[in-house]
Amino acid sequence: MRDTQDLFPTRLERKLGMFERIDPVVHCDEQQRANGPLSEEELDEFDRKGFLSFENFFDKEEMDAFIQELREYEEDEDLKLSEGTVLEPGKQEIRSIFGIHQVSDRFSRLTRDPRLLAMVQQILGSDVYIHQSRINYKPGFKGKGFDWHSDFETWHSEDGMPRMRSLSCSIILTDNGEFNGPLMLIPGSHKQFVPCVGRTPEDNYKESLKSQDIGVPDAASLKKLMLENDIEAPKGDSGSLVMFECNTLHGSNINMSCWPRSNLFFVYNSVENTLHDPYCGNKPRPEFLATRKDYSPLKPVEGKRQEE
Ligand code: 6CS
Ligand code: FE
Repeated sequence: MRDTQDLFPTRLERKLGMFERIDPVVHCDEQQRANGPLSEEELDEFDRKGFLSFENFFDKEEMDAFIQELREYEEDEDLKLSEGTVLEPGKQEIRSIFGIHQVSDRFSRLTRDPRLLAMVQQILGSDVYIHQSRINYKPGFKGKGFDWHSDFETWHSEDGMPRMRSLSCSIILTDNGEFNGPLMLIPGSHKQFVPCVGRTPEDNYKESLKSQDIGVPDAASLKKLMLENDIEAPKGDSGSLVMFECNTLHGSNINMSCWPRSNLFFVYNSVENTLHDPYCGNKPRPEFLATRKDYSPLKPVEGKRQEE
């Protein structure tokens, strides 16, 4: 019987102080460390900061097909009605499409790109599967922001993810610049777990994916971590990659520019870290938000280059 003890209590009525994470950040053994695609320096940086960024990881030409598919989604009125699509609050613009790897073969194959998979398996030290995928559109002028949060705090509380052995690959689809609401991260924040206050309402995702209220850390904790570590906003052209640890605090501002800031997110979880019942006590969230039906390890797509 698996241990289902809740090591990361959160979403309670009373405020609990932040505490040091229990889990390693880089999970691989010495052999995986030495033989994987990420260098010692890159592994150390990921361990220290809780994220790595790679400009032009994919060629712009490779991205063109994904951008084209993105444009087709934006024109698809039926898509706006599907359960995995979240609209901007009070608007008709798409905010996010969840489960993109479940509906698109092109995006499904991209989750198994050997270059991505090898890095993720090295950091997580095991085979992996997709816990969640999404495209965040953040359209020009209308794209609202995302409040500060730890993804793990949500995935632990609302999806029953037991330990911190998961990471997100954010692939930049439209150039992320200074002014169109790039992803902001607090380096080093992944080393602390910040419990959040407030019970989780049933079906919380119907609100939280539009505007997160429950699961946002308190200002004093955020201020402490910002003063200690500052904030970084890795920018880059289409095809750039930001890989960030499941517990690294992140958020982003509204998009006041005319340029969309559309990013693709693949959330990889270790096959050793599959979901329990939600620790908040609610019923499990839908499959498009949290994979439960199939934890099969991802295998690399054949015929793609392994090394850069
Ligand atoms: O609830 C979730 O799973 C989503 N919420 C946020 C703000 N980030 C992670 C994920 O997309
Ligand atoms: Fe997030």
